[in-house]
Amino acid sequence: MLTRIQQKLLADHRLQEIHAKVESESRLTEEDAMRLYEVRDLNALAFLASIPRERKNGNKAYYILNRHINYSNLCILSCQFCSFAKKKRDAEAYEFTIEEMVGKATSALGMGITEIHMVGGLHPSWKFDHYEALLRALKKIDPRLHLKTFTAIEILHLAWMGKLNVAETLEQLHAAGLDSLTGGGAEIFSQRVRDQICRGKETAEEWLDVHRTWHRMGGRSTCTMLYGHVETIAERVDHLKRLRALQDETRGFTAFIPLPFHAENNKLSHIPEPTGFENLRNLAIARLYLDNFDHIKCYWINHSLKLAQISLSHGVDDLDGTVLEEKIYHMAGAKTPQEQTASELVKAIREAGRIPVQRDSLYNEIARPKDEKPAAAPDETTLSPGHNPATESNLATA
Ligand code: V47
Repeated sequence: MLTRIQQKLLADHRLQEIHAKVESESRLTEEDAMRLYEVRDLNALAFLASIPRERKNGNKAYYILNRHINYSNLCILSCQFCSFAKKKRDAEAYEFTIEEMVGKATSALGMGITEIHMVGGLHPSWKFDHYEALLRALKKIDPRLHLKTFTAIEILHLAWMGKLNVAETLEQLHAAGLDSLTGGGAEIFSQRVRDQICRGKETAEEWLDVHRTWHRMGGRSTCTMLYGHVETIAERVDHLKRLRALQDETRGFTAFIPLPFHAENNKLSHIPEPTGFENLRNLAIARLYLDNFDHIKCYWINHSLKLAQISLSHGVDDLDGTVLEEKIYHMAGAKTPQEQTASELVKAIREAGRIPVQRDSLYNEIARPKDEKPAAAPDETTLSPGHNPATESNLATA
């Protein structure tokens, strides 16, 4: 039974049809997704997205204790949206030695991290065995440390450097310590957009094939969409459609992470960045359309912790983690801090009326704060946006 407020949110009959599909767990079509992108009422989207969000994850919201390492920004590509990539001659170019990275990982391990998330540019000269040595050195610190490393684009670059095919590359990196692939480098799959924002980069099919190969080997990975630049809404929907199709095939993705465009210091700086409205709308629609994904992540580094907190009632169930050091978004103008403590993440989640759960890289529960009640089935209160007393009383302090 819908409350009066919920009936009002769904006044448009096309939203009622989508609501009926969501309730009966019928798959949304691309036309449904396009329709959702026309909705201006964020509360209606929040209400709809909370249904699969809570069906899949109850009232839990996940975070992880992790450390990001961007090993080098030297890159043979020159993607128009990227502020991170540099050439050797550039003053901001850097590369960390293996010893430096081991030092960063070791000190983070002392803070309780369970995952290293490591990506970088397509380095012009590092050989394949340098990456193997790097993985081995990180794994040696503690074999339990999960190494979530490299985008599909880096994997293709390493395959080329090592004169190996994709499967051989993944096998050898896995033997050296790679545990999961990261979701970066997907950008927007449409070739029209790729030609404008990352000319020369591998195609959608090549990106998807790396993940397909990895999933068939039993590996897990995440996936992303960089939006809010020159793409159309239809091209966003097409991107989601291709991710959903691969997930049908392999079930290898753990989570989807939308990445809002950041405009400083790159060749697309004239394009206005997506707004908070756009970011929440995009997260909610991803939750509704990607019915075969267990988790939708709002990466607080590029959305801010304040928006990430609100996103917990717009389909999101994961905020990423402590991070500790980040360069890709900060070189593109991000004003967020470099890190969050676990207690800041827990506080943000609790204030939003959700139950904080520390997870590992594969979403197994590691811990929840001692005084936390077990995750209960969500009640009517948490299903109705605007009716969550915990959110209402505490948001101002986030
Ligand atoms: O690959 C680069 C994107 C990605 C910009 O897998 C930009 O769990 C917006 O993939 N504006 C790196 N986006 C970040 C990434 C990621 C982050 C958090 C979690 C996970 C995960 C993955 O960021 C790049 C590229 O697609 N990117 N520059 C920019 N100016």
